[in-house]
Amino acid sequence: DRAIVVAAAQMGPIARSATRKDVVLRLLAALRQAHARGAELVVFPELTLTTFFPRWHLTDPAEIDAFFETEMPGPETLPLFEEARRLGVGFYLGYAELAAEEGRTRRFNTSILVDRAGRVVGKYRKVHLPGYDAPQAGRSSQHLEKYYFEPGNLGFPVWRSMGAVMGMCICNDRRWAETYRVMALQGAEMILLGYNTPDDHTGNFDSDSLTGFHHQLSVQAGAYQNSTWVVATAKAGNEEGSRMIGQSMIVAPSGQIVAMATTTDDEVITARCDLDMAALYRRTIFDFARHREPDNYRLIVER
Ligand code: CDT
Repeated sequence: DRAIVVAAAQMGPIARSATRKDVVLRLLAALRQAHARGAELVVFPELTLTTFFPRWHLTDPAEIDAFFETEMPGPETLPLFEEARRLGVGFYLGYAELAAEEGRTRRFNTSILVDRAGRVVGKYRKVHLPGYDAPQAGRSSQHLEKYYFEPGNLGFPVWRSMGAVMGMCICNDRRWAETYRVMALQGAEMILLGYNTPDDHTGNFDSDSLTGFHHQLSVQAGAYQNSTWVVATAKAGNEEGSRMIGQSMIVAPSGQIVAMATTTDDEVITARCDLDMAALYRRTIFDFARHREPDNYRLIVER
C-alpha cells in the first residue's frame, strides 16, 4: 500500500512572554519525538509560534507586528527547517503572516507545507475567519480574527508532495463542508489542519459545553463525506487564562479516529495512514463523477 506515517504535534499553552526561540525549542523536541516514532510528516497547530493573540484587542502597531512573521523561514524558525531536513521529515506550520502585496501591508492567518528536503512547497491562507473586527462588550475574552487578518486569497489548493495529494486548512475552516469538498474535488488524500479552540468560544453555555463534540463531529464528517485523511492538531491548555481544547486527532477516510491526544499539553500522536484508503469511498458511495449533482448546488456559490 501507499502508506505515510504522520504525526500531530499538539502544543500546550504558549505564554505571551514566550520568545520564538522558546517555542522553536519545543517544536524541535516534538519533531524529534515524532521522527523517533517513524513519522515522515509532522503537523503543528494554527499560529504555532505565539500565544493566540486574537483574544486581545491590541492597538499598538509595534505590539501587533511582533506576533507576525515577515519571512519564512526567518532567523528564529530556520533551526526547525534545518532539523526537519536533517531528519527527512516534512511539516505543516501555522503562523501569522505579514506580507507586502499589491503595494500595501497585508496580514493573513497562514500555514505552509514543507517537504522532507526542507522546501516550502505550499502556502495556505485561512479563508473562514471567525469572530469580529471590533471588540464585543461584555466578553471576558475576545475573538478578533477579522480585526487582525484578511480572509485568505489563495483558495483551497492541493499539492502533490511526499507521495500524496495534500491539502491544508486552518481551525474554523474545519467546520465548513465546502472546505473539504473543494480539496476533495482536486483529489486530496490528506488534509492537514491546525487549530486554537477556546472552550467558551460561542459565549453560550449550551453550545460551549459541546465544543469537543463539535470539533470531532466536524472533522470526522469532513473526512468521511470526502473520503480523505484529516490530521487535526491543537494548541491546547490554559493559555493566558483562555482554556483551549486538545483532542488533536488523526481521522481516516472512514471517519474513524485512529489516534487522539489525551492531554492538553505538548503531545505527539502518530498513525500509519494508507493513502489508498482515500480511493475506497470515492469508488463507491462518494464517487463524485457519478453521484454529484452540482446543478442543484448553485446557491452555495452565490453571495
Ligand atoms: N482559531 C479559530 O478559528 N477558532 C474558532 C473558535 C473561535 S470562534 C469565535 C474555531 O472555530 O475553533
